[in-house]
Amino acid sequence: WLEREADGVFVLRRFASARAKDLLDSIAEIAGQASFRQMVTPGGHRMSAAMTCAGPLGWVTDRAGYRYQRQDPQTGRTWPTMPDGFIQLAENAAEEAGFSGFVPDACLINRYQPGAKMGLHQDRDEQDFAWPIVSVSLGLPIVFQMGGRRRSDKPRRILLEHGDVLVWGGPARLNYHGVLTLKAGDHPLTGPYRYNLTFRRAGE
Ligand code: MD5
Ligand code: FE
Repeated sequence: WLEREADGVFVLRRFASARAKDLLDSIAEIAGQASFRQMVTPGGHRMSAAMTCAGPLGWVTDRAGYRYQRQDPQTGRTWPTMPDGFIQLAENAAEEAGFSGFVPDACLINRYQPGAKMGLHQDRDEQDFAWPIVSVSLGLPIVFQMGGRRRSDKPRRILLEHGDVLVWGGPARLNYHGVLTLKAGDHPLTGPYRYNLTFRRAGE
Protein backbone atom coordinates (compact mmCIF):
# COMPACT_ATOMS: atom_id res chain seq x y z
CA TRP A 1 0.00 0.00 0.00
CA LEU A 2 3.03 2.27 0.00
CA GLU A 3 2.92 4.91 -2.73
CA ARG A 4 5.62 7.54 -3.12
CA GLU A 5 3.86 10.77 -4.08
CA ALA A 6 6.92 13.00 -4.16
CA ASP A 7 10.36 13.19 -2.59
CA GLY A 8 9.78 12.39 1.09
CA VAL A 9 5.97 12.05 0.77
CA PHE A 10 4.35 8.64 1.09
CA VAL A 11 0.70 7.63 1.02
CA LEU A 12 -0.19 4.35 2.73
CA ARG A 13 -3.67 3.77 1.35
CA ARG A 14 -6.05 2.12 3.87
CA PHE A 15 -3.15 1.40 6.22
CA ALA A 16 -5.29 2.34 9.27
CA SER A 17 -8.59 0.78 8.09
CA ALA A 18 -8.47 -2.26 10.35
CA ARG A 19 -7.77 -0.05 13.38
CA ALA A 20 -10.28 2.68 12.54
CA LYS A 21 -12.95 1.66 15.03
CA ASP A 22 -10.45 1.57 17.92
CA LEU A 23 -8.98 4.90 16.86
CA LEU A 24 -12.45 6.49 16.81
CA ASP A 25 -13.28 5.06 20.25
CA SER A 26 -10.05 6.60 21.54
CA ILE A 27 -10.88 9.94 19.93
CA ALA A 28 -14.25 9.96 21.74
CA GLU A 29 -12.52 9.23 25.03
CA ILE A 30 -9.95 11.98 24.49
CA ALA A 31 -12.67 14.48 23.53
CA GLY A 32 -14.44 13.67 26.80
CA GLN A 33 -11.42 15.02 28.67
CA ALA A 34 -10.30 17.76 26.27
CA SER A 35 -13.21 18.86 24.13
CA PHE A 36 -13.05 19.82 20.45
CA ARG A 37 -12.79 23.57 20.04
CA GLN A 38 -12.28 26.03 17.20
CA MET A 39 -9.16 27.99 18.06
CA VAL A 40 -8.32 31.53 17.02
CA THR A 41 -5.31 32.37 14.85
CA PRO A 42 -2.87 35.16 15.74
CA GLY A 43 -4.66 37.21 13.07
CA GLY A 44 -7.94 36.86 14.94
CA HIS A 45 -9.69 34.37 12.65
CA ARG A 46 -11.50 31.37 14.07
CA MET A 47 -10.25 28.14 12.47
CA SER A 48 -12.99 26.18 10.70
CA ALA A 49 -11.72 22.77 11.87
CA ALA A 50 -12.32 21.88 15.53
CA MET A 51 -9.27 20.53 17.36
CA THR A 52 -8.11 18.73 20.44
CA CYS A 53 -4.84 17.02 21.38
CA ALA A 54 -3.36 14.00 23.13
CA GLY A 55 0.12 13.31 24.41
CA PRO A 56 2.67 15.27 26.44
CA LEU A 57 2.50 18.23 24.05
CA GLY A 58 -0.50 19.82 22.36
CA TRP A 59 -0.60 22.36 19.55
CA VAL A 60 -2.54 25.52 20.29
CA THR A 61 -3.17 28.87 18.67
CA ASP A 62 -4.57 32.10 20.07
CA ARG A 63 -3.96 35.84 19.63
CA ALA A 64 -0.47 35.35 21.11
CA GLY A 65 0.63 32.88 18.41
CA TYR A 66 1.08 29.23 17.53
CA ARG A 67 2.89 26.92 19.97
CA TYR A 68 3.07 23.53 21.63
CA GLN A 69 2.25 23.39 25.32
CA ARG A 70 1.70 20.80 28.05
CA GLN A 71 -1.59 22.24 29.31
CA ASP A 72 -4.96 22.46 27.64
CA PRO A 73 -5.73 26.19 27.78
CA GLN A 74 -9.42 25.37 28.21
CA THR A 75 -8.96 23.44 31.48
CA GLY A 76 -5.41 24.15 32.64
CA ARG A 77 -4.88 20.38 32.87
CA THR A 78 -2.35 18.32 30.92
CA TRP A 79 -3.60 16.85 27.64
CA PRO A 80 -5.08 13.32 27.70
CA THR A 81 -2.54 10.51 27.40
CA MET A 82 -1.75 9.35 23.90
CA PRO A 83 -3.26 5.84 23.58
CA ASP A 84 -0.78 3.02 22.90
CA GLY A 85 -2.67 2.22 19.68
CA PHE A 86 -1.95 5.75 18.40
CA ILE A 87 1.76 5.46 19.12
CA GLN A 88 1.95 2.01 17.52
CA LEU A 89 0.18 3.15 14.36
CA ALA A 90 2.39 6.24 13.97
CA GLU A 91 5.55 4.22 14.55
CA ASN A 92 4.46 1.44 12.12
CA ALA A 93 3.52 3.90 9.38
CA ALA A 94 6.75 5.88 9.72
CA GLU A 95 8.75 2.64 9.59
CA GLU A 96 6.97 1.58 6.36
CA ALA A 97 8.03 4.88 4.81
CA GLY A 98 11.63 4.43 5.93
CA PHE A 99 11.69 6.50 9.11
CA SER A 100 12.61 4.16 11.97
CA GLY A 101 12.41 5.07 15.62
CA PHE A 102 9.65 7.67 15.28
CA VAL A 103 8.08 8.19 18.71
CA PRO A 104 5.47 10.98 18.62
CA ASP A 105 5.06 13.30 21.60
CA ALA A 106 2.09 15.20 20.15
CA CYS A 107 -1.11 14.10 18.46
CA LEU A 108 -3.27 16.88 17.06
CA ILE A 109 -6.80 15.74 16.29
CA ASN A 110 -8.64 17.80 13.67
CA ARG A 111 -12.37 17.40 13.18
CA TYR A 112 -13.82 18.78 9.94
CA GLN A 113 -17.54 19.38 9.51
CA PRO A 114 -19.07 20.26 6.11
CA GLY A 115 -17.67 23.60 4.98
CA ALA A 116 -14.48 23.30 7.05
CA LYS A 117 -11.09 23.57 5.32
CA MET A 118 -7.45 24.27 6.02
CA GLY A 119 -5.58 26.72 3.85
CA LEU A 120 -2.05 26.18 2.57
CA HIS A 121 0.50 26.38 5.39
CA GLN A 122 3.76 24.88 6.61
CA ASP A 123 4.14 22.90 9.85
CA ARG A 124 7.11 24.58 11.45
CA ASP A 125 6.34 24.90 15.15
CA GLU A 126 8.29 21.70 15.93
CA GLN A 127 11.86 21.69 17.30
CA ASP A 128 13.52 19.18 14.97
CA PHE A 129 12.50 18.91 11.32
CA ALA A 130 14.49 15.67 10.96
CA TRP A 131 11.43 13.80 12.30
CA PRO A 132 8.62 13.01 9.87
CA ILE A 133 4.94 13.81 10.38
CA VAL A 134 2.35 11.05 10.16
CA SER A 135 -1.25 11.95 9.34
CA VAL A 136 -4.23 9.57 9.50
CA SER A 137 -7.56 10.27 7.78
CA LEU A 138 -10.82 8.86 9.16
CA GLY A 139 -14.40 9.25 7.99
CA LEU A 140 -15.49 11.40 5.06
CA PRO A 141 -13.04 11.88 2.17
CA ILE A 142 -11.37 15.22 1.46
CA VAL A 143 -9.10 16.65 -1.22
CA PHE A 144 -5.62 17.25 0.14
CA GLN A 145 -3.34 19.84 -1.44
CA MET A 146 0.35 19.12 -1.50
CA GLY A 147 2.48 22.05 -2.50
CA GLY A 148 6.20 22.62 -2.49
CA ARG A 149 8.68 24.54 -0.39
CA ARG A 150 7.32 27.89 -1.49
CA ARG A 151 3.75 29.08 -1.13
CA SER A 152 3.74 29.91 -4.83
CA ASP A 153 4.52 26.29 -5.87
CA LYS A 154 1.44 24.88 -7.56
CA PRO A 155 -0.15 22.28 -5.26
CA ARG A 156 -1.07 18.77 -6.38
CA ARG A 157 -4.40 17.34 -5.31
CA ILE A 158 -4.63 13.97 -3.59
CA LEU A 159 -7.92 12.43 -2.45
CA LEU A 160 -7.59 11.23 1.15
CA GLU A 161 -10.08 8.58 2.22
CA HIS A 162 -10.97 6.67 5.36
CA GLY A 163 -7.96 4.77 6.67
CA ASP A 164 -5.37 6.50 4.50
CA VAL A 165 -2.09 7.44 6.16
CA LEU A 166 0.29 10.09 4.88
CA VAL A 167 3.93 10.23 5.94
CA TRP A 168 6.14 13.10 4.98
CA GLY A 169 9.63 13.91 6.02
CA GLY A 170 13.09 14.68 4.77
CA PRO A 171 12.92 16.99 1.74
CA ALA A 172 9.11 17.34 2.07
CA ARG A 173 8.98 18.17 5.77
CA LEU A 174 8.42 21.90 5.23
CA ASN A 175 6.19 21.62 2.18
CA TYR A 176 3.10 23.79 2.02
CA HIS A 177 -0.10 21.77 2.34
CA GLY A 178 -3.78 22.09 3.18
CA VAL A 179 -7.20 20.60 2.52
CA LEU A 180 -10.12 21.84 0.42
CA THR A 181 -13.59 22.37 1.86
CA LEU A 182 -15.20 19.22 3.25
CA LYS A 183 -18.34 18.24 1.37
CA ALA A 184 -21.38 17.04 3.30
CA GLY A 185 -21.80 13.30 3.60
CA ASP A 186 -22.68 10.50 5.98
CA HIS A 187 -19.93 8.04 6.86
CA PRO A 188 -20.93 4.78 8.60
CA LEU A 189 -18.33 5.30 11.35
CA THR A 190 -18.07 9.09 11.69
CA GLY A 191 -21.38 10.47 10.42
CA PRO A 192 -20.93 14.04 9.11
CA TYR A 193 -17.26 14.36 10.02
CA ARG A 194 -13.74 13.81 8.81
CA TYR A 195 -11.11 13.32 11.49
CA ASN A 196 -7.41 13.74 10.96
CA LEU A 197 -4.83 12.56 13.48
CA THR A 198 -1.50 14.27 13.03
CA PHE A 199 1.43 12.73 14.87
CA ARG A 200 4.51 14.79 15.50
CA ARG A 201 7.67 14.84 17.50
CA ALA A 202 7.36 18.44 18.61
CA GLY A 203 9.78 18.73 21.55
CA GLU A 204 13.46 17.91 22.00
C1 MD5 B 1 -5.41 17.56 7.76
N1 MD5 B 1 -3.59 18.67 8.82
O1 MD5 B 1 -5.83 16.81 6.91
C2 MD5 B 1 -4.01 18.08 7.58
C3 MD5 B 1 -3.23 16.93 7.14
C4 MD5 B 1 -2.25 20.11 10.21
C5 MD5 B 1 -2.63 19.61 8.87
O2 MD5 B 1 -2.07 20.04 7.91
O3 MD5 B 1 -1.26 20.84 10.30
O4 MD5 B 1 -2.94 19.76 11.17
S1 MD5 B 1 -1.57 17.03 7.52
C6 MD5 B 1 -0.74 16.54 6.02
C7 MD5 B 1 0.62 17.19 5.80
C8 MD5 B 1 1.27 17.82 6.81
C9 MD5 B 1 2.54 18.40 6.60
C10 MD5 B 1 3.18 18.32 5.35
C11 MD5 B 1 2.50 17.68 4.35
C12 MD5 B 1 1.24 17.11 4.56
N2 MD5 B 1 3.11 17.61 3.09
O5 MD5 B 1 4.22 18.13 2.91
O6 MD5 B 1 2.51 17.04 2.16
O7 MD5 B 1 -6.04 17.91 8.77
FE1 FE C 1 -0.25 21.07 8.56
